[in-house]
Amino acid sequence: MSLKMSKKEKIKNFLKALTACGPRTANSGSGMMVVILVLAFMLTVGVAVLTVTSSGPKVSAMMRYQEEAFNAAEAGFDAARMSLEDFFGNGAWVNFSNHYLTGLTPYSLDVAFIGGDLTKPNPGYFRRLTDEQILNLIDTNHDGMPDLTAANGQVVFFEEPFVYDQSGKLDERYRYTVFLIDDEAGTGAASDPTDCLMVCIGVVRSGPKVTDNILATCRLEIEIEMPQAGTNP
Ligand SMILES: [Ca+2]
Ligand SMILES: [Ca+2]
Repeated sequence: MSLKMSKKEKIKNFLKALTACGPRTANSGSGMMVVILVLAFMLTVGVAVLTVTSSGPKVSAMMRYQEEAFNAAEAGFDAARMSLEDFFGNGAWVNFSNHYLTGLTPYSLDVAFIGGDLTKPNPGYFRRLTDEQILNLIDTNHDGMPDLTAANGQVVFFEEPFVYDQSGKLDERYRYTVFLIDDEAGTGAASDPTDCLMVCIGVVRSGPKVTDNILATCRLEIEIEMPQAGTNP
């Protein structure tokens, strides 16, 4: 007996399978069910692939904005580090005290817990505020200039553009803001003015104005120490 099916047998089997479709058996029913399930699955995958393909450009644009916001925050950090080196170098700053950003929210934005009570988180603590909220607190009238009073301290940079386009003009869609936070504020410990937290916020907007729609933001927090006198090369 040959294992190979003859052409005749193949046709016979095919016809048998066709006729089997007539009187329904339990088997042919479950086969149909599987086919429907497979079709449904393929349809779902198809729809999912379609969704992924159509949202792909949107996702990659968001990722690009996020990367640009990170670059802006990083540029802010580099610029602030250089400025601070100058301030200490020329004696304008002797330490970080009086150069912090403070106040702005009812319990001050540098205080994590109200009265140092761990059961009372301060909703106005800078780490509980979005980047946009912090920028709005510094510039309440949105003219691109900080409205800080002496009680609120100061910022190192505010909404500073730094990217030049091909014609040598500043591209004001990309900006950074940098300020210092007293890292001992609200902890009950004595303030150590030789170190602090540098907060850099990078922003990407749809247009050049600070009121234009924000597409992405990025925040970097870096603990910094005062440069040691005489260690500059
Ligand atoms: Ca302002
Ligand atoms: Ca400190």
